[in-house]
Amino acid sequence: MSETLKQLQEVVIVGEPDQARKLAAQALEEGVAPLIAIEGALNPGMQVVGDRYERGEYFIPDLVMAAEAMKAAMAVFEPALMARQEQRRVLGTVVIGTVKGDIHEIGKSLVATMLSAAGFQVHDLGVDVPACDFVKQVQETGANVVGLSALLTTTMRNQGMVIEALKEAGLREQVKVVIGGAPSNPEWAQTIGADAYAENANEAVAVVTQLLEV
Ligand code: B12
Repeated sequence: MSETLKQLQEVVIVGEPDQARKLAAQALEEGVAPLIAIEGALNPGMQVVGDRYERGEYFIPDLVMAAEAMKAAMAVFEPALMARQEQRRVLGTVVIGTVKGDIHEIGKSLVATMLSAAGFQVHDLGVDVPACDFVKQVQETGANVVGLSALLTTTMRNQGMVIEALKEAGLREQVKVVIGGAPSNPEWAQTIGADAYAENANEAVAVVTQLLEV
């Protein structure tokens, strides 16, 4: 890993948004591909933060600052991620959000960005999204994919609630549902009747592309 990426990872871990912004821009100037920076430095940095929180060495304010630093770096990388894609036909329409009760947004936003960059039209509903909002957005946009993020064991069941709400609204046949977020896994996807699970943003693009056969 380059010295700049090492430093970028470190400032995410210690939660310094200004430094993160600066180092992200520096990495781009040095010709680092945004995806390499995100997957090689930012994500492992957040992993360290999570581990420290779990061990009782970090507290909520540390998580907040680390997240702010990660978001600051992401804001620099996003346009670069998008710019690398030439304009082409829309591959499908995706409605994505973090389910009700859950305010973790970084992973969901990364998946949204990667899907946009890959040629999907993405409607990002944000975080803490009630099931009825997913239903409404699918109705309004005619989406063919719904992406459900949950980072908490206590909110993952709300992924299932959205699927139930889609069924009740008669929309389940129209959409493929893909789920993600740390506590989810392929077995959970099967349990709640989702079509697929993806472990990270790259895999999400591959899985959605495969589901829609585009
Ligand atoms: C940052 C963070 C926060 C920040 C979030 C800020 C923000 N703006 O997003 C804040 C401080 C708000 C926060 C709060 C809480 N957090 Co928190 N948080 C984290 C942390 C450290 C990092 C998450 C992150 O951003 N990762 C980086 C991104 C890029 O990775 P990702 O989210 O996993 O996403 C990737 C994949 O999962 C996947 N993916 C994600 N979404 C989707 C969706 C789809 C459709 C697909 C296909 C794929 C996909 O692709 C993504 C990109 O590769 C994690 C620890 C960890 N290691 O995950 C804990 C963690 C998730 N938090 C945890 C906890 C307990 C909490 C709190 C309950 C703490 C508290 N006591 O208040 C609250 C809950 C608040 C709420 N109601 O949601 C626990 C959850 C434990 C559990 N199993 O339930 C964790 C695991 C920490 C821990 N080790 O204990 N948190």
